Amino acid sequence: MKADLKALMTNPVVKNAISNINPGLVERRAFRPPRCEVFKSPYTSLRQTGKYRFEIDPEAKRQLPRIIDNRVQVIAGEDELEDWQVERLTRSRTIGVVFSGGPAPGGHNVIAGIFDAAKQANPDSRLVGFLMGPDGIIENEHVEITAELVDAYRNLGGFTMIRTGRTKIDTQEKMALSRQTCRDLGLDALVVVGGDDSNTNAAFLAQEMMDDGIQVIGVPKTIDGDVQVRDADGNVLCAISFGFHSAARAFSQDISNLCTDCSSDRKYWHICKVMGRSASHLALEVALQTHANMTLIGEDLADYVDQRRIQAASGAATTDFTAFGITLRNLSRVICDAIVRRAAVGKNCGVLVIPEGVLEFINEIQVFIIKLSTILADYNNKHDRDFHTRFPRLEDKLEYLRRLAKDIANGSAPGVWNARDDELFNDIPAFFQEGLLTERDSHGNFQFSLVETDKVLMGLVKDYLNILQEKGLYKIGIERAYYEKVMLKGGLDPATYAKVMFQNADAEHLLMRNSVISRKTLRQVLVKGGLIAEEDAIPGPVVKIFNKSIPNFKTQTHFYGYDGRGSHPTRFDCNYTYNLGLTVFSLIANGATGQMAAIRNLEKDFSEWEPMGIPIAPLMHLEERKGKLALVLEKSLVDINSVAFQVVKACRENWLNASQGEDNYRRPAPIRFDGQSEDERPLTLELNALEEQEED
Ligand code: FBP
Repeated sequence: MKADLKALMTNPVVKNAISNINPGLVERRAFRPPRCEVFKSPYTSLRQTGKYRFEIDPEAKRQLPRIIDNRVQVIAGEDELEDWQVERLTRSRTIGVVFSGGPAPGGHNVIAGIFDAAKQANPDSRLVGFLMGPDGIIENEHVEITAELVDAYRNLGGFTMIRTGRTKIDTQEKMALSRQTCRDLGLDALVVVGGDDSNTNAAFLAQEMMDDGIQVIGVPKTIDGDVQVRDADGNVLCAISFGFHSAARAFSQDISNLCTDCSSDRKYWHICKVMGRSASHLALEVALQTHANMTLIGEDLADYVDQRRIQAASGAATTDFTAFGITLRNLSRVICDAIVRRAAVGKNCGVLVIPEGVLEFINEIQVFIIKLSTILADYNNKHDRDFHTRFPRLEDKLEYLRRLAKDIANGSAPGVWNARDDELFNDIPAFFQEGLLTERDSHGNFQFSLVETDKVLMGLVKDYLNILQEKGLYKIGIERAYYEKVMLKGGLDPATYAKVMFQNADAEHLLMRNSVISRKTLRQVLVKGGLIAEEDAIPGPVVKIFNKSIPNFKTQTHFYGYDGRGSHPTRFDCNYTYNLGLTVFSLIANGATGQMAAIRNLEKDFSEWEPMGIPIAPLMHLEERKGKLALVLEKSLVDINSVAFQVVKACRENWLNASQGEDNYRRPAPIRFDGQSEDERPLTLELNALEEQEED
């Protein structure tokens, strides 16, 4: 029966099915995160503390003199204040807010927190949102943030409400336009929700807009988790940026599903590239959440020492400097070793997690990235058309580099590209050359998400596995019980054949002798062992076992990044971001500028969370960006001495599980904001807090 479509569309079941609103969304929007203790008081004040020390970069002092002396400001709850203080806190304000950089779950709650606090202090206060990131400030594109708008996005993921962008306010002209917008809108304060580069922007805006009486406050956002702040004595002030937990949990849930798939059909190695431009914090958290078989941590690889080379050199009474720091080739060998070991116990499958930014920790690649970025930046500075427009085809780009190497060699041009660089660069696959020639983003960061890191690595892995297979070193271990059943069924004595065919006839997983790499070599072994004559056919059961031992290395590649960035926030991120919003308002209402809102003690019970403002300028240092040194907020990398990393390292063998039995996978629960099954906070955060407890 063909249904009457018009009538059908009014049916409540159909209406429900095609509605954008579902019960989960309604629940999320209705959830109200709890407020930190200090925000339960009618008022707040700031307690400046000299308890925390920073080592200040002279360049930061030179470029940001007006905010360099800022101190940490701890927020206190106040029941009563002097009249003038109450008047200051509750006066009507106009506050602008902008999202900057990649989305991170929880951003909408920062806005909700600022909005609720501002309206509570004075219902006439206004919040405006700049559209599409910093471009919205430069071009004065904004929306009025109303109660309806805030309510529509409470506890929801993404930056959909006002969207985001990566523009950097890095020229006098952009700065002047931004100031003009803020003045035109009569802003009292501007809030920049962003990562290291955006907080760098916030510091410069704070410095510039001081004369306009406009305060600027930053908020630590990025799924990468690399905005973390410690003072010079190692005290943790900001343990993690918001969005990290949600993205890590989203990735972990998907990767854990792959672990289940892998242990179900034992067919594939799942290669999972996980976002995080430089630091491997996300990969580390995923390792803890899922216990995937192998997780690379960039910061650990940078520390790699090739013991075989060290030993060979010491035997020859020399020093081998190439033994320090990992090369791509070394890394592919390390991965192959794990694959071969699992295959030997019948597991020609597994889950490998590769951090997106791993190449940054591989010396030879890092050198290419820096040199090529400098060459591209130089070219773009000198010419009318940018490098990629001038040389659209890869061959033309390579030709340019070749000529450059020659000109540099004969002294007719200055530069960093030598004949050896050119030779090595020409040796790598075209897609990788393209990747390394990618332009940096507006902040001068290399765009690792555009490089097919997994393809580069797995190409080398596959090549080396083929070599190992030809040498008879990569093969699948055959379960003894299965072997015996097949042989007995075919009327052959398992023990007699085992001694001849296998290198480990007594083991639970039987491995063909290294010399057996084909039917021809199998026959030779059987003949030599006196089990068949030259002219005999190889017995059927033996062929069956041999075929089972031949590995077919099959991979499925996955990229986890944009999906996790768009995930709904976890309860941790819902609560964290809402309270960051309240913190922002408190900092503004108490007159702060050039500060980043933060919450200390995130690893502790919610009742111990301590909202504060951290001075941004003292956190800045000089870094290479597009071939030049620039003052930026320092990124925090994975500390290989941290408890979290040491625990993962200690569990590596266990999680690789190149032994009998089930793998040791962990299945994290789905992301929720409610209920007992929701994780309290990131595992890396909890583990690293143990270190501080021990130090106390
Ligand atoms: P932010 O530091 O701006 O939060 O962005 C982080 C990130 O998601 C990285 O993990 C990733 O490398 C990059 O953004 C991708 O950038 P794009 O959105 O430009 O593709």
